[in-house]
Amino acid sequence: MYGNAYIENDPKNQNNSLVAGDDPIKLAEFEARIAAGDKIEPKDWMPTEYRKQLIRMIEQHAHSEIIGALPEGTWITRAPGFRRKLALMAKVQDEVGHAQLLYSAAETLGKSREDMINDLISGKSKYSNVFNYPAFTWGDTAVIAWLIDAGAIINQVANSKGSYGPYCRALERICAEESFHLKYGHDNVVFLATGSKKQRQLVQEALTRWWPPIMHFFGPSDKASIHTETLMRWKVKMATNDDMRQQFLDMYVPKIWDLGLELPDPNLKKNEITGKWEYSEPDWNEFKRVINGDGPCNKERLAVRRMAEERGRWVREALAAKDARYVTPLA
Ligand code: FAQ
Repeated sequence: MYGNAYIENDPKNQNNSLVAGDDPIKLAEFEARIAAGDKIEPKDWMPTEYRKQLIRMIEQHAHSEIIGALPEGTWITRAPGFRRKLALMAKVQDEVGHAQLLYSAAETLGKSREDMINDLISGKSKYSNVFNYPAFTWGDTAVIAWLIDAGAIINQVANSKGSYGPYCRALERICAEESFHLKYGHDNVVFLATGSKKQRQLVQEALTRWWPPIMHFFGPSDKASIHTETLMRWKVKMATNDDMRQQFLDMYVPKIWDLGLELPDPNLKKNEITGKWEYSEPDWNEFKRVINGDGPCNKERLAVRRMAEERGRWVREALAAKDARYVTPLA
């Protein structure tokens, strides 16, 4: 999948873009390949900034998947019924698998998995804002599985057509699984929304809680986004934050309203002339606080990952010690 093509970090190797600098001729060739729709592979020359941006974005995406397993994961033991439990377990396992695919894709750019995990648990790296909120009820898990996965799919389907081969291939595989999550989440929401008064209330309250973080999920408005221009120039990002938010509103607001559920934004409506959704700006100060470590669950989420790292150390050490002798089972 990744072509076994890890980059060499040998500073004497002048083909390595990290030391060669951005030679204008190579840059022009690179940009011509991007314009022609070529995929860039790990051993190909790439501008330093392209590599840096990809590492940042893929790494944050990987962290989002592994931390994203936590809010729903806490409901595995409390899922209502055996079938829901099985489906939720499979979904959570998929999310962790997505993190593995994405860490592997990011590693092809020269940052080790260990460094990425250390940057996550030290709080240096970001991950998606939404996973810093608690899942208080089963209704929260239904809303996450339907609408966060819906948002993730919009983003990932677009970016799977991008320029970096290993990331695009990982996204294609991830999207196939996410579309199953979306169906599972939709089924859960429909079940609750068409159930008893109490079930309806449960899912309505969850939707009201999750709407502002979902609006934040697509990132700051295009005017405030710092990376979009560079990322779109090199086809890493294939749609702007506002375009993805609009696409989400277009696809999901009608479905939510069809279920008779309400959204906590009195200004939300589609402008029939422009074809665009109008909405109240979500609280961007809250967004900034949450993505910079000060959300309701940031500390708890990182504490769980830290614990997993510490408790899993012996497994990693055992796997790395290829010459160690272990007792062979007799039967
Ligand atoms: N959360 O200049 P921009 C999932 C940061 S996967 C946190 O607009 P950019 C699966 C941004 O990093 C969900 N931080 O940035 C699942 C930057 O900070 P920096 C994750 C955010 O890169 C479902 C600063 O703000 N998906 O859900 C967020 O052009 C259910 C300025 O922003 C991906 O990661 C945010 N929402 O656009 C799992 C997809 N938005 O780095 C379990 C790949 C922005 O300078 C259960 N990533 N920031 O310190 C992307 O497409 C882009 O990176 C964006 C942001 C669109 C997220």
